[in-house]
Amino acid sequence: MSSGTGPAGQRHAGALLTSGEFSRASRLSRKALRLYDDLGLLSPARVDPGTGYRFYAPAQLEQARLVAWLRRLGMPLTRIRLVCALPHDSAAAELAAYWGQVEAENSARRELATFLIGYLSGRDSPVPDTSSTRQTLAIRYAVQSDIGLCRHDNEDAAYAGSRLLAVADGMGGHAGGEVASAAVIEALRPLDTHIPAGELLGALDHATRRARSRLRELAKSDPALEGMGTTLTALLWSDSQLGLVHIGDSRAYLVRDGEMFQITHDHTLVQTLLDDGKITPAEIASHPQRALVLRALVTDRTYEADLELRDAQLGDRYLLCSDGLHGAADASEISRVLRTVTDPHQAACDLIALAIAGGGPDNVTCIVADVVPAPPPNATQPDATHSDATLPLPVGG
Ligand SMILES: [Mn+2]
Repeated sequence: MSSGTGPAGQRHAGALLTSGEFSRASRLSRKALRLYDDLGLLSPARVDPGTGYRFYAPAQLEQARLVAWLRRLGMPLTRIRLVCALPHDSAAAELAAYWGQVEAENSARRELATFLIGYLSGRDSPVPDTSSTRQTLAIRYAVQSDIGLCRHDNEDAAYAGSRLLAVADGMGGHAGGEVASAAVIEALRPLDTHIPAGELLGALDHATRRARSRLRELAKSDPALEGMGTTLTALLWSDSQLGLVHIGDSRAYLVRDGEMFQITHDHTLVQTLLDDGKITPAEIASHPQRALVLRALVTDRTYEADLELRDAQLGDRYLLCSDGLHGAADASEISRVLRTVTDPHQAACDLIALAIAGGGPDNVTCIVADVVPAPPPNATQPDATHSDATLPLPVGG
């Protein structure tokens, strides 16, 4: 005789399911179900007081399915509890807000990952630059270096790229100065990639420490290099933000609104004496220890570099130079060239000429960089409505 029970798996609506049955139907593990119960996400309809067995109502499958979906999205449990308690339309709005947050976080992480891949590999990142905020500012730059009239070698080194400008002035006998400045510039070079603005100072700090370690490795492998060192003054761009790292007596200047400002502080004995009021500016040129640098990147000590975050503005002009320029030319002459010579390359050449005219006592290196509007992204196709303006002009007859 057949009884009232139907085929296996079919039950009367409202009949409770064991936790095993509910687990299979909801595709949530029994362990997960226990966790959700503990967290108040999905409590069993009944717990047998004697055995502790859990039973669920078939109507709870809908919520169990929603919990499983939200878990697959990676939503934190506390937030799932919130969404599950809401009516569907409010739950949808909450979910949209959550996903917006995830996308924003992912975008920031993607930017950081892109920078790190480029930086650690030493190449411009293979990951396409997908930063949502298009760059609005760029730099147009020129670099010039000259041995001067009194030296046999040029111990200055420099790098100029679309995001990184750096000047290093090496010191130390037996070619040590050249080795030191070149090694430090080489350690900075991987920074010439897209860097999230929030990472500018961290990136400069890391690269500067890596540069110092590199000097120590080189000195360890060749004792003749022990005691070598170098200054470093570098600017690193991320759109309208720039990071400045500075150690030694090379300098950075800014020309803004027709006025020139020195934006680095010399790490020299004479600057310290000047700051303390012990000498006057006029006494610097004749001071016997005017060339004494108090802080630099060296092999045997750790001196900290200055780090600073600055805002860049359209129309700003920056100069990075070794002391071969500011030691041989007056600030007023440097300012005049920067304010009156429009082309960065010509300005850099004119500054070198100033140093030579001042006796050329030292190697001299100048980087002149103008903050200009960013060119339109080259991936962009010409807009059809403006195609006349973007067509190449006919050449010849
Ligand atoms: Mn020098």
